Amino acid sequence: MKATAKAHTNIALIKYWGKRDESIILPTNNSLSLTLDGFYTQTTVEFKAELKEDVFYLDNTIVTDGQYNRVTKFLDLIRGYAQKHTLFAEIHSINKVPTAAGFASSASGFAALAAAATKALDLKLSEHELSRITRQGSGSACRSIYGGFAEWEKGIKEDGSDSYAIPIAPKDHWDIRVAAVVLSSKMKKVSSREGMKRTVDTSPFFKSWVDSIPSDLDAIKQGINDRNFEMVGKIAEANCLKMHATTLGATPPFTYWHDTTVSVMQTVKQLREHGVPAYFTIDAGPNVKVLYLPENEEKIKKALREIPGVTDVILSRAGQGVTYL
Ligand code: 2P0
Repeated sequence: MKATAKAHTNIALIKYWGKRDESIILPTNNSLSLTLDGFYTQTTVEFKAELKEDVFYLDNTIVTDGQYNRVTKFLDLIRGYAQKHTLFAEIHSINKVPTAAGFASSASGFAALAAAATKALDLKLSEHELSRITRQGSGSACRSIYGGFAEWEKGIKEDGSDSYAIPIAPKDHWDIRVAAVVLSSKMKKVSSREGMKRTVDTSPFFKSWVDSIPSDLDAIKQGINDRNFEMVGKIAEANCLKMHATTLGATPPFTYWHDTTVSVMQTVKQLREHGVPAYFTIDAGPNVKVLYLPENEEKIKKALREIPGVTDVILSRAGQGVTYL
């Protein structure tokens, strides 16, 4: 009744932005991501008959706050599947996702937790069944079950049974890279949960966002299949800008961008004007992720590190899906 799993975080090229059901996490649109090898969570789950409640350690420190509640609520779901409602677990997670880099550790965190807990209970799930369960911990986590490119199908059923990720192309299909640009500025953040809810509830741009997804998805999948960097980069960048435009139309309006966010976006555009292909994408925070090809790594790294307000540039390749140790 003990298992260890490792899962990597992912960066969305077509963003998940908006829920149609908050309780079981059903999205309003399909999304598509690239799993990254640089950032991961490794989790061991051991179910023990003598425990009266779950015990959760993150980076060797016991957790008792909201994060604990999210973990134990998610394990309740898995206990439900296994028909073991009163069997509690000791959970040890090690997070190799630098918070400063602006990657949501919830993606790798819930993917590793779901994989370890279901294996510890010997549930023998297919990857898409595992993805469907993982989705209910954190939406973007359902894509981290797979390496390389994965698409989260929103599904149409109200019970969520058809809402899970599927693999699009394995990591070895294409050596595409991502630079995470870390900014020095700190500002109070609107969480992605709150941000997407406010956008769904109040932004007049939200419907246009949802309507624009199917053609972006078709085009980016063609681009991935053909390893067409310009096509994939252009669509990912435009899709990110559309997502962020919805937040400006919300009430009250908000943006995740800082001054330096815009400087990085301008540098990426200048790199392109100088013949270096590079495209940006931004999640629910100020940091920027830059897509590039291996032959341009040195130029990209140098140009990004020179921007005032940038404190670090962390490089990553395509990563693998969930593994068991
Ligand atoms: C994404 N984001 O596709 C988008 C782009 C942020 C911007 O998924 O509420 O932490 O746990 O389902 O997965 C962040 O949202 O939200 C996210 P929940 P999650 O990666």
